[in-house]
This record gives sequence, structure tokens and C-alpha cells, in this order.
Amino acid sequence: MLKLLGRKNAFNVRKVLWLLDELGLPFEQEDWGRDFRPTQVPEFLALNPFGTVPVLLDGEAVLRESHVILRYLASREHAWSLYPRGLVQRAHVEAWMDWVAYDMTVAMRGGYLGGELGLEPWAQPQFREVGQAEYAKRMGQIDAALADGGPFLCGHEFTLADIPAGFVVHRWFHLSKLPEKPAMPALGAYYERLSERPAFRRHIRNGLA
Ligand SMILES: N[C@@H](CCC(=O)N[C@@H](CS)C(=O)NCC(=O)O)C(=O)O
Repeated sequence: MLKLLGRKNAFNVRKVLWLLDELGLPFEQEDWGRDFRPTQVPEFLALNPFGTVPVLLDGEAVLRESHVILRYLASREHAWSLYPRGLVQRAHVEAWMDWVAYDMTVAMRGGYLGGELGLEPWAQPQFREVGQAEYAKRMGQIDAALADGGPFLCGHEFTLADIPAGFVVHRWFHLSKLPEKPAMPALGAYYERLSERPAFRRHIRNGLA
């Protein structure tokens, strides 16, 4: 039985919960991390020396890094519509996953952690303002990509590309402290399209930002 270690309210854990649900996989879950079981203990650090969640246990295998876990699970289940076997199609999916992991960082820190949650040091104006502007710019990139293609990020099929990106789109619609939000019709339609998926509503659009 798969076992997922990580609190159900964590950004990186919720992406994995969403995929597990899409795949209909049975799994056990334990709430490790902030406000739950501390990860800075030898038992957890032996599994992930960085002390971060999620960690996925599959028999003897111990996996960390949410996007690695997404790719592992899709491959394990031969879910090739989510994670295509064709190298070029696969690269397009991975490009969006890497885009969230890397290019969204400034936006998430300044725009969300600082601008929304008021966490230091990201709440300092220099981080907050840059992060909020960056969040709008990045959402504009998704909006343009969808206006040009769609209905999902890599075309007609829902893929792993839509999981991390769908989550940051969800957060965008929850940002309440932005000076203004530019109109992005394709982005709004995409958010509603994702919301038709029960797994998205259970783990992402579930009342939490
Ligand atoms: N790049 C890692 C980042 C993992 C990460 O930073 N996880 C956060 C939760 S979203 C964490 O472990 N925070 C500490 C805690 O919850 O105790 C991944 O994608 O899995």
C-alpha cells in the first residue's frame, strides 16, 4: 500500500493528493509537517534529510519532491494520457511543471506568503510588490497559452502539466490583497474547467487557498 507522509493542507502535498485521487489509487496518509508531527526528528529525516513534505513510500522506495512523485505515480500506473510517452509531448508537460517549480517562486513568496499571509521576510514591500506583479505576469502567460490553445495547458487532454499550474491558478483567484487583478478570460474559464473535476474540488478548490 502506498503511504503519503505530509499534512493535507500543504501546497506540495495537495498536488500529490489530487493525482492520487485522479488515479483512484488506495493509499495511507500521515499528517507530518508544520502544526502536525514535526519533520525535524530522526525518524523523518532518515526518509528525507531535508525535512520537507511530501514523502511517498512505495514498498522499499522512498521518494521526495512533489513533481517527481507526480511523474512517478503516473508512470507507475501507466497513465500515459497524463504523462505522455512521446518525448516531445512529455517535454511540453514537464516544461509547465518546471515553470511552476522555478518561475513561480518569486510570485508565490512575495505574492502569496508575503502579500496574503504576511509572513516575513516576504511581507516586506520590496518582496511583496515584486511578487504580486510577478504573479500577475505569470498568470498572463497561462492566459495567453490557453487563449492560443487549450482547453488544457498541453491541448485537449488533462495532463500532469495542469496539476501544479492548476494549483497556482487556484491561488491566484484567492489572492485578496492585490491592488488590481487584470481580466484574464481564458484563465478564468480554465479555473472553472478544472473545477469540474471532483478531485480538484476535494484537494485544491476545497476552501483552502
Ligand atoms: N520542492 C519540494 C518542496 C517541499 C516543501 O517545501 N514542502 C513544505 C510544505 S508545502 C514543507 O515541508 N514545509 C515544512 C513543514 O510543513 O513542516 C517539493 O516540491 O516537494
